[in-house]
Amino acid sequence: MEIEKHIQLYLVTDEKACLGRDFFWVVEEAVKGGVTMVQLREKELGTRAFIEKGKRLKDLLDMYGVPLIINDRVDVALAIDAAGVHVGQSDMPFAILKNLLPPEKITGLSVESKWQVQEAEDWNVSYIAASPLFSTPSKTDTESPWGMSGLRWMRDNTHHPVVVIGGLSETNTKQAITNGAKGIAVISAICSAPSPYEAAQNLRARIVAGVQS
Ligand code: TZP
Ligand code: MG
Repeated sequence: MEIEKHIQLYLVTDEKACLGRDFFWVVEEAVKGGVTMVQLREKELGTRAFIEKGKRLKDLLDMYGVPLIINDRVDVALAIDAAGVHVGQSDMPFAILKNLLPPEKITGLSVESKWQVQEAEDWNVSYIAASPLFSTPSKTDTESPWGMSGLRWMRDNTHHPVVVIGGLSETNTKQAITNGAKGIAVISAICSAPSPYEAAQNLRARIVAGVQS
């Protein structure tokens, strides 16, 4: 399935995690290294600045054929014709989001509990994100982590493709894939790496190793 290719190595952006380096340089290096989808996640930008940054990022990603997902903001996604939207449990309700978006758009939903996974079974969501897989300094207002056993429960209890987020690195990526994740989403493992290009390459190799084992 197309979506399973897109979510394999999913870069979630956080400009603060880029350690003062140019944001677009970091993303482009990561894409050259093998990132398969990018989520623009902006918690503080005003609407106009969000749209301008999103447009510039989309122009860059279009050159590589990599889809751009917008975090939280369906209006921004529509304004720049992004590939889709990712929402969490306290964002726009999924059914309303679906009604506002053309049917071909990608929709992602973060799930933090077993009940939320079960509720999403009836929804036409493109992927669900197990959030967080491990606790992480990159996001602290989270429910308790799923851990590998939670991920295995998810693998056995959802028909949606699962991407894992939170604390993913080279050391645990292969295990996440062999325990049921179709992809990994990362902030710091790429944005804060000395070489975002090499970091993406190494993560990609761990994903391939997991798929093949
Ligand atoms: N949602 C759940 S954990 C997280 C988000 C946005 C942060 C992931 O960051 P990192 O640095 O890859 O642990
Ligand atoms: Mg959100």
